[in-house]
Amino acid sequence: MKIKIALLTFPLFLGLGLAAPTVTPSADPGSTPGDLFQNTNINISANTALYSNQFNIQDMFGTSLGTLEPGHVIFTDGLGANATYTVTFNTLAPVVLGGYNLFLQDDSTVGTVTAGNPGQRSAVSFTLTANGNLVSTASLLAPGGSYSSTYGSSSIKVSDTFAPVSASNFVATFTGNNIGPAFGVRVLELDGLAGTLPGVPEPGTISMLVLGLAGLAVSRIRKSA
Ligand SMILES: [Ca+2]
Repeated sequence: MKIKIALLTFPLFLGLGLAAPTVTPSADPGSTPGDLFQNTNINISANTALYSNQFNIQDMFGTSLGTLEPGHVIFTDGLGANATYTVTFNTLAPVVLGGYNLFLQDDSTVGTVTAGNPGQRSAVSFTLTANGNLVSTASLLAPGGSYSSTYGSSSIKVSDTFAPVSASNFVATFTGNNIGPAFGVRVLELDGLAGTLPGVPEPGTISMLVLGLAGLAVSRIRKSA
């Protein structure tokens, strides 16, 4: 009798074990329905070098756009024109991702031309892969283009949504501009937007189903005992 109950409750623990590791989206400003790419939710496994050690790659996974310098991400200028810059990271548990918000900035001097190089550090395109699959490609600018007219005063927000995917490994790739000498792309924030897989019951529904089946099994044992 006791052995039977122990065996029958095993799937209950299994079910709860599968539902336990979750990544809760933060209520990040501007990120509806919630940001899955938070420093508390992810590990960064690789990234292209930053401009200097005063910058921190984790600043693009925060809860705000940060201050101008430091407080956001600037990749190295040393890779030259049209270079690509990548950040590889994984969430602590698989997440269902349905889109993103990306905030970028450049070092534009359009209008004043004090440096003679408008639009430095702006990215011309962005791609995101989830578990090795390309889920989004965004063309941001023509080469040589600029986001804003004043240095550091404005940013662009790029949003995309796609068929939600369950994944835990992500690669964000930025392609830089061809305006030198400050080539390193400048990233303020990358928010991962939570999605819902079609036809998949909520974890709470699964738990209730497992509990119900366990209860049914126990009542059958009691009847037969
Ligand atoms: Ca964020």
